Amino acid sequence: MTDSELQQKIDAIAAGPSLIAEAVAGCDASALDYQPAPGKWSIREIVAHLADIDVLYGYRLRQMIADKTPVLAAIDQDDWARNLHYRDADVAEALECYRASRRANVRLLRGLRVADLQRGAFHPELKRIVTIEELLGMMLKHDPNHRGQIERLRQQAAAREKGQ
Ligand code: NI
Repeated sequence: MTDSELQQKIDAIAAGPSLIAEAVAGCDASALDYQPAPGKWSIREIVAHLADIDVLYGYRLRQMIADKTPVLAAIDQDDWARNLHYRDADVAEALECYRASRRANVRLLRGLRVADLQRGAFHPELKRIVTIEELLGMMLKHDPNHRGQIERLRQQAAAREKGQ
């Protein structure tokens, strides 16, 4: 990866919260809380997930950059959703937290050079080192994936409203 490719990736990561804010703009409460199936997340839960996962990414990034022999803590994202009450999340507040967290993480990423991307931390479930480059790849895919999911949920919620 060249430095300009790295900067392009960081630009895309920086745009993540706006991508999500656009996708939920004008969404009413019934669409936010539409649940496609038992155990499947609503848009409200997805936005809360994005805000929380960025805190996790940020912590992992700090470990990878700063610690000597870092070990990541595995999480279960469905446990987080349930036990941290994503269903009751305030979407505007979650978006605000997401923007602030992402801004701080992007500032850290901007300080990296290409050679730094091979730093990493041990992942106990994968039983290997996960690098900053891999973390970048996850951050890059995460927002577009969930944006697509939000768009599908909005369509399904709208179709259901019409059908009633
Ligand atoms: Ni996710």
